[in-house]
Amino acid sequence: MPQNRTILHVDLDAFFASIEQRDHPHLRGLPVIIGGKPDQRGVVSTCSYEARRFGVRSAMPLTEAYRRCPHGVFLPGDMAKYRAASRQVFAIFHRFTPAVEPISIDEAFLDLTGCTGLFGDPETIARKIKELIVKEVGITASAGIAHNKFLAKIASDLQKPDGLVWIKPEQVEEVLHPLPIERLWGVGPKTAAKLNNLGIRTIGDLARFDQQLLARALGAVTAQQLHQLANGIDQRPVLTQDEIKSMGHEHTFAEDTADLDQVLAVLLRLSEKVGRRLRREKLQGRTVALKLRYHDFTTLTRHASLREATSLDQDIYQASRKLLLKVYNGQPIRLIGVSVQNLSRGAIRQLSFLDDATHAKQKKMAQAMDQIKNRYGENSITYASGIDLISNRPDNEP
Ligand code: TTP
Ligand code: MG
Repeated sequence: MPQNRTILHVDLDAFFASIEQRDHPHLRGLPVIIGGKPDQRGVVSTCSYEARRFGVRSAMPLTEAYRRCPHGVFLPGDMAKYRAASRQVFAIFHRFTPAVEPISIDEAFLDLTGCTGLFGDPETIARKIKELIVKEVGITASAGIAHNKFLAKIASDLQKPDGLVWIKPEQVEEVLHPLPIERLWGVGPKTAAKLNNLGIRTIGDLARFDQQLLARALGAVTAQQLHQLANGIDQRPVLTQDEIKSMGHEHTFAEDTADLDQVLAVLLRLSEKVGRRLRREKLQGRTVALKLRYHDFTTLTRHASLREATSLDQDIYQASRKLLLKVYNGQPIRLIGVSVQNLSRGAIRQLSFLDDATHAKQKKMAQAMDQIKNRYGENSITYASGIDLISNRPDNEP
């Protein structure tokens, strides 16, 4: 990876609400709240900046939004229209570089390293993209430029709406350090509370904090990650849609086995690994693929489509288990693999139909296990039947 990268982060302003204001000019300048009628049980999807002045926010119950902003214009929203606008915006990004990583319906990273000669310096490119979005899609976007993804995302948020900020290497401390620690990736309310207990409130406090003490409080892996981010260091590459097509793991048995219990235990373990990586990258997939290689090297793969995209271990395991039971011919197995394909990023929470009680519980469990693994290592915890099998044979055969 080149050391001096140029990353651009673009995020549309009040996306769904802006589209409604574009299509209904009488709504411009008014507090527009998307999500449904104020007496409905749902939550706010987003709202115009005019509504934000009254304290309305995404994910707030509609009843609360109504209490704060009774004169707001409440609309149900129109996903088909927002998806069409999103496609137009992404097509604009692709005119400048193929290195576009979609993060959500209204947000992407672009790796501009190497394409600035063609279109001008990064600021010129960012300005052009913003202008094209206004001209062709009819809404505004905010852009951030920096030498890595984390800082580019921080930058795009600094002057929202219609902002354009470039954080240069020499400005990192000045811009980053006064921000609250909640702005770091991976700091949710629980980690924030732990950091507060250590007297850490800003990113600067964290950057200066003793690393060993931090590791004691958060675990070595998390402590190191946060310390690096707090110092403006982030090596993650921009991953295009093609590069995030599939995520999988394989296991080669130390000895070929026809013991189905043993095979299923490994499958569970592999599903866990895949789920964990998906969640770490904030990805989910709609297709589960099983790969099976018998003792004589006959290899087959089978796919199953899910009703909804998932990143949950149990969904991946159940789908791959079904596939295995359907095809297994009783012969000794040499290798088994599971992958999730058809990946997408960041589903919009309240539009998902997944959040019934069972899935909510599974999600919580997966998160809890992720936390334990972050802290104590990959092999610290597993589901009950995932017995550990150590193989002497190479894991990644062709
Ligand atoms: P965001 O980019 O988080 O929000 P936004 O574009 O509305 O406002 P901002 O100017 O702060 O970027 O999300 C993009 C769209 O995704 C948003 O318009 C609606 C949808 N969304 C939800 O439906 N529910 C949510 O909880 C969030 C955060 C977003
Ligand atoms: Mg946005």
